[in-house]
Amino acid sequence: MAKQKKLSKSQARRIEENQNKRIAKAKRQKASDQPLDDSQLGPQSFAQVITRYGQHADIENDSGEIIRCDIRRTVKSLVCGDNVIWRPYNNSSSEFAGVIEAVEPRKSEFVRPDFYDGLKPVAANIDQILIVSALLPDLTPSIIDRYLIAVEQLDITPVLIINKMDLLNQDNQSLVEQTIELYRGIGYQVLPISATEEQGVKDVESLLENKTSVFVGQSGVGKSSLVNAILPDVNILTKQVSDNSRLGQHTTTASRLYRLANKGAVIDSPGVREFAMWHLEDEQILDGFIEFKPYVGLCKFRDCQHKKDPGCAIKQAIKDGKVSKQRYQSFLKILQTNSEIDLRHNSKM
Ligand SMILES: Nc1nc2c(ncn2[C@@H]2O[C@H](COP(=O)(O)OP(=O)(O)O)[C@@H](O)[C@H]2O)c(=O)[nH]1
Ligand SMILES: [Mg+2]
Ligand SMILES: [Zn+2]
Repeated sequence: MAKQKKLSKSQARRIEENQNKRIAKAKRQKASDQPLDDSQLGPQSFAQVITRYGQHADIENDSGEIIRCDIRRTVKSLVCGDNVIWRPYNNSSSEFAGVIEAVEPRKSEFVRPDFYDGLKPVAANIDQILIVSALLPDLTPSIIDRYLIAVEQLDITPVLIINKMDLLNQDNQSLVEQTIELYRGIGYQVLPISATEEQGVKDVESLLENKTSVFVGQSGVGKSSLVNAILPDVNILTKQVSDNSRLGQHTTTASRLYRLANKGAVIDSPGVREFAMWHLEDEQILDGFIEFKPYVGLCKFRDCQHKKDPGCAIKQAIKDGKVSKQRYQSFLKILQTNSEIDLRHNSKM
């Protein structure tokens, strides 16, 4: 797992306060008291988490049955894709049929930084990450770069999906074409598609074969619509509409795993308004710009910051047209935003 930047004192304090509040709330809630007596539980078996709702989760066993479970308080972190050990209740009077007792170590995880909760896992045990962006809301390469940085920290190759190509017009055409060319030039696979017009959906489907993949990206880019296009029977609510039932409200905020006929599985994740990078060190952000790599070691000074330093090989590569200036500016912008966040937090101490 990638090493993570140390939280600033005020970040750590805020996150801890929030966790303490939640623990206190959970203790107050009588309803979450679970029958933990051994005689009330059946034998242990394995399953995978399909989705998690607060203190509960839907898990799937080897026969493909979905079982709604409580989660033992000793389980520290549980997310869609986790492999778990659970036990059924012998006599269940509630809607919950068993309890999750333990989580197997994760082979991989995609996390997002959350202002109140610190790093939150989005999905576990994934083989592939598809970064979805779209022509509406506007196609924003700077947001794509943030997701790329996050994925490049892992041992996983990202794929870029550009959705809503049906909305291509004279105003956005050159931006869209340049963006596709930019990322293909770096070596990324880029799939321009339309989920609702079903263009390119088959290509996405073939990418998902025999793997567990996750769709990540801003809210509204069409991640759920794409799952619906691949699995028309699923019918996920798009546009964040939720019914008034207790569980229904969570369906748009939690990741959920769907199985495909091609032995693949895809996880639909909730959108994030802003994908922050404060958990990453400057060097980790640099690692996210994979096309800079051949030049990093060639800078005149070993501690080159690649900003105003003389003899910077990355800046030379831009002059030589080998590296895109736009990506370099995006790199600088993210570093700057991060240093502003650090300053703000440190000045509060
Ligand atoms: N024009 C167009 N609209 C789309 C397309 N895909 C999704 N949408 C619309 O974009 C909105 C957000 O889609 P949704 O799947 O909820 O996005 P999510 O937040 O990423 O899951 C919905 O109104 C969809 O109908 C597409 O390919 N073309
Ligand atoms: Mg969605
Ligand atoms: Zn340099």
